[in-house]
Amino acid sequence: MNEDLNSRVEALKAQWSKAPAKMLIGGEWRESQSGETFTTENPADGTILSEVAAAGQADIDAAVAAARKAFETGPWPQMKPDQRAKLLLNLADLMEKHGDELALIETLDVGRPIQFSRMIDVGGSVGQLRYNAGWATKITGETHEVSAPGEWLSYVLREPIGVCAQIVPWNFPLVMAVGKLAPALAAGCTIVLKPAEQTPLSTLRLGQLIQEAGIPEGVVNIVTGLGRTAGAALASHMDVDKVAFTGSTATGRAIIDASKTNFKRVQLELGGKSPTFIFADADLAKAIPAAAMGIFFNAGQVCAAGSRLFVAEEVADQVLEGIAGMAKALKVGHTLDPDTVIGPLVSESQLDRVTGYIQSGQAEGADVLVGGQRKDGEGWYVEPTVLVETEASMKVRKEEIFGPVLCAARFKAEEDVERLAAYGNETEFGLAASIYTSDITKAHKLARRLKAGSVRINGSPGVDPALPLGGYKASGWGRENGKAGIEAYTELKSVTVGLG
Ligand code: TXE
Repeated sequence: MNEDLNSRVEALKAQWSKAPAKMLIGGEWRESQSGETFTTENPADGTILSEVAAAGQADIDAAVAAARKAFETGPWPQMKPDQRAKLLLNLADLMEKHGDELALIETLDVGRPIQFSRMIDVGGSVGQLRYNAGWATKITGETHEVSAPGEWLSYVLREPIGVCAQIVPWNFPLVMAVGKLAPALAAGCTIVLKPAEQTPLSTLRLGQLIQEAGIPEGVVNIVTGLGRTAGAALASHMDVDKVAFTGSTATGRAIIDASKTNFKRVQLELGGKSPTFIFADADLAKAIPAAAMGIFFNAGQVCAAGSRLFVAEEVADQVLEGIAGMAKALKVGHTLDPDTVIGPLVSESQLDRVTGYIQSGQAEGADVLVGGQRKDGEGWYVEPTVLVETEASMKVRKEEIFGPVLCAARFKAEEDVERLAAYGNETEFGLAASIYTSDITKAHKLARRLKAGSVRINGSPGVDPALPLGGYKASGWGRENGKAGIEAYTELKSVTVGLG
């Protein structure tokens, strides 16, 4: 580690070790009312980074009350849209200015290799803010002719939903927090945001920048705490109008149940088990590294990871050898090493979960082509792994592993698009899919038949704030990003005026 990086790491650790990190409620930084805390650790070595306030029901009530006040009497929904846009742009500039610090926090708390965190976590967040700032001035209603006798003026207003709870997971905490905040703020909503207990630190720093950007107090409240307490209290709260959640399917189900208290709106981005198809006519020089990075990037902790591979029999050996070669060559290492490509899993429990799945795959008859083991030494590392000879009935083919584990199977030349789509659609999920072929007609036909929220043909541009993101089936409800993402933070109101 170079000297400058080392001193920046030490400065952050010294700051975090002073006192429990506080929550942002109604413009003030507060400890939890019970005084309870929890700790967050560095997944690269298991050391504790900071103590953090653990919100209970009283803190959640206070945060929701602050958001309600800012919505009903504060300036936010009434503020002119260009002013809201300006404040979002201020925040984007501040995130850029403090980009190195934010990236380093994310690397330490999440385990993202340092070479990616500035571009993905900070760059992605800034992109979300600038894209959604543009929407603030472009949210429009409609006018309609009605069929009732007489003369009428009828129009449809698009209004902000109100107080929104946003519950974020640990794999991309900063960019997912901002990706949820930005459209909600552009639409005029106020927010109570809860980062995951494993990774709260970048969101707390974001809270300081939100204040510095001039976003009024109470508009964004940040509560830290455990899912089963703080998260559950938000999802069931009677004064929250909408809950937006990214995380596991099981917790998504719990949130649906909890939301029934007051029929709050629910938006869910849940797990995936996304297929990659590589045809014999694909450009393998592109397809092999793309399929490898599609599952190994971020140690597989990506909702849209390409975790199932269907490869044409004619090229299967070459493709699998190529991916296995990359699995061995990609540098798995400390997150602060600039050459590291694959970092650790976020926690020891994720490590146990992933290694448990690898063992279950072997027990059910899959072979390990490469990897398969926990990496010796400190931190929560698992080797990039390829399981071959997998079958649709195996747990590893059906369930989200959320680790660097590719489940591969071969298909035969005579299997048509319908058959391949059936392979793609065989799980309960429907988040994403990738297709590699030089036959563009076949690619489009397959894309139409796949039940997946995003289909990538011959490459992926990554997550773009303009492109709707979300899934079919158990991968969730609704879409984030794009026009749909803004509209998801609005309610429609029909107004009719009798003119005769
Ligand atoms: O997720 P949870 P976990 C999947 C992935 C992973 C598995 C388990 O397969 O291995 O989920 O991860 C909050 N009410 N994904 O257990 O529980 C929690 O505090 C309200 C996929 O960590 O879904 C955190 O903020 N909130 C995924 C957030 O939910 C609750 C990303 C996510 O935690 C709650 C993460 C409750 N009852 C995991 N319980 C993706 N789609 O990218 C927990 N939370």
